[in-house]
Amino acid sequence: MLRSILMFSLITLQTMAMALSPAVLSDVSLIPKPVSVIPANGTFKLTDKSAIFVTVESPEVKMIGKYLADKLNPATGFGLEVKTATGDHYAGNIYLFLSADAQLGNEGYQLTINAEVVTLTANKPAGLFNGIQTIRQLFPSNIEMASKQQGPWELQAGTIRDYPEYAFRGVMLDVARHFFQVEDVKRSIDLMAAYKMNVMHLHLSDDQGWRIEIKKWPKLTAIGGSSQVGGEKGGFYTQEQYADIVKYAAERYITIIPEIDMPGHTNAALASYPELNCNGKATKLYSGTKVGFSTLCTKKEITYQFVADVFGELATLTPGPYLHIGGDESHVTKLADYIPFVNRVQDIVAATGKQVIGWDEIALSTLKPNTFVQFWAKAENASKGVKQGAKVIMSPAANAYLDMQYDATTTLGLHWAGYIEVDKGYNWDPATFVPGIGKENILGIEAPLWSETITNMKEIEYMFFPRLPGYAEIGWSAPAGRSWDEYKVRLGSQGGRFKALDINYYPSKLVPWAVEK
Ligand code: TNX
Repeated sequence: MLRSILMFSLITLQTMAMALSPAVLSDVSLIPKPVSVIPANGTFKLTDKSAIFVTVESPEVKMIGKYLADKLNPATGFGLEVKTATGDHYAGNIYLFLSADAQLGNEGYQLTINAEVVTLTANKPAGLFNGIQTIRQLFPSNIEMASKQQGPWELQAGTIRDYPEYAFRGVMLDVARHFFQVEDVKRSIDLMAAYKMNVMHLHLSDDQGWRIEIKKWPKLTAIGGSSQVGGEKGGFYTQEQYADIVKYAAERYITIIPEIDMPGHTNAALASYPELNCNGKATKLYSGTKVGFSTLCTKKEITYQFVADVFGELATLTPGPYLHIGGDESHVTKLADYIPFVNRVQDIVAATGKQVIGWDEIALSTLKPNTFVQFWAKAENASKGVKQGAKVIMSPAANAYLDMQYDATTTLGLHWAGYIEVDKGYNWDPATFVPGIGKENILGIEAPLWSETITNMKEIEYMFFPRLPGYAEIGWSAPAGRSWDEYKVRLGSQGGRFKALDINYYPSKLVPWAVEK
């Protein structure tokens, strides 16, 4: 009896302690989990006298400082400014600087906090940007609020050293089935950046709509852009808008990958240009959700002119190294036509100077060096890719599809690959998922959100959260340090941040949601 009372009060005390501000750096819940956190004594206090100092005259580092100021100023009300440091460090300030530290790589950082100053260092600006995401999470959740909040704004002392497991940590947004405004894409980018993800793949064309202006083929958007699932009016990005998304992403160290799906999933293009069809007749616009019924005419020369023009314009607009050619579910393209088509399209993309990514079916063709295979359905295809020397992006539908429902009560989304509760989304390791495909064969992970049932930003958020932080952690943190039982507590601590950021999230019963204060 006494024993159980003691146990009970211990657990209560523990729970209470968790709900209060952590007194030690290593008790702060960070996602993704850093490589190492070494606590020290002391507390840094941000005040209205604080400033953010950059120690090199670099416009890029200054911009990162400005990004941090913009994150901290609304809730603190401090109006922190970015200044150039001369050498000495003065108490109360945050210092950002570049310095050589090979172990940290291109994206890692070291964050040192003591009672006087916060010092963030990295080899590259991307590392500083990632370190800033950690600084955000070290402050209380209401740092994310858009209006002035009550402090104090304190950080516990210690040192964090951190760098990613995989170089490619992505999310895909299907803007073809339902179209999403530039503002929605930008908010999605902000939400993934907060968890150190660095790739946004945009699924820009499908049977239901064509979403990117191509100057040489204007009817793609004039006709193909007009529809979407459900029959409402679609939409498209002008090249200026697309460039604006690319720039916004780049400022957050996120690479945009544009996908034009082919030879299947092309009804919007086939409805826009009769000459892309083997029978020379335009198809009707499509607003249903079936897959696998359309194909470009792989035997016509005009098809390859079309492909070259589209990827040519996209390559010019896209600074990132990749163009995605789709290649999935081309059920009405004969394999004997599919293989030479994919082979030729790879050459067309290579001629633009970009590298090809395609869904796992493309491994049926002869892969060129630097072609990447995105595993979503068939392990056998992914293995075929690896045997040809290709690296794989891991997006297994049963674990990583953000459009899969959480459980049978979820109203949005699909469940053809099963339900993906938050634990199932988290509990897998890319490096052991497919026998014979190890870490050395893997570029990284990507969680796709298909939008047959998703129509607005709040619905995007509901499918993203709370699974997205888990995918971010799978991509960033070493598998040896990961377990669902430990992770779910850290995820529960993010609840306050989701609220502060006005994220519409699924409050999974599997997660012990903690509310600060
Ligand atoms: C399969 S994943 C598809 C998409 C659908 C998705 C729905 C892939 C390469 N193809 O066309 O939108 O399932 O979950």
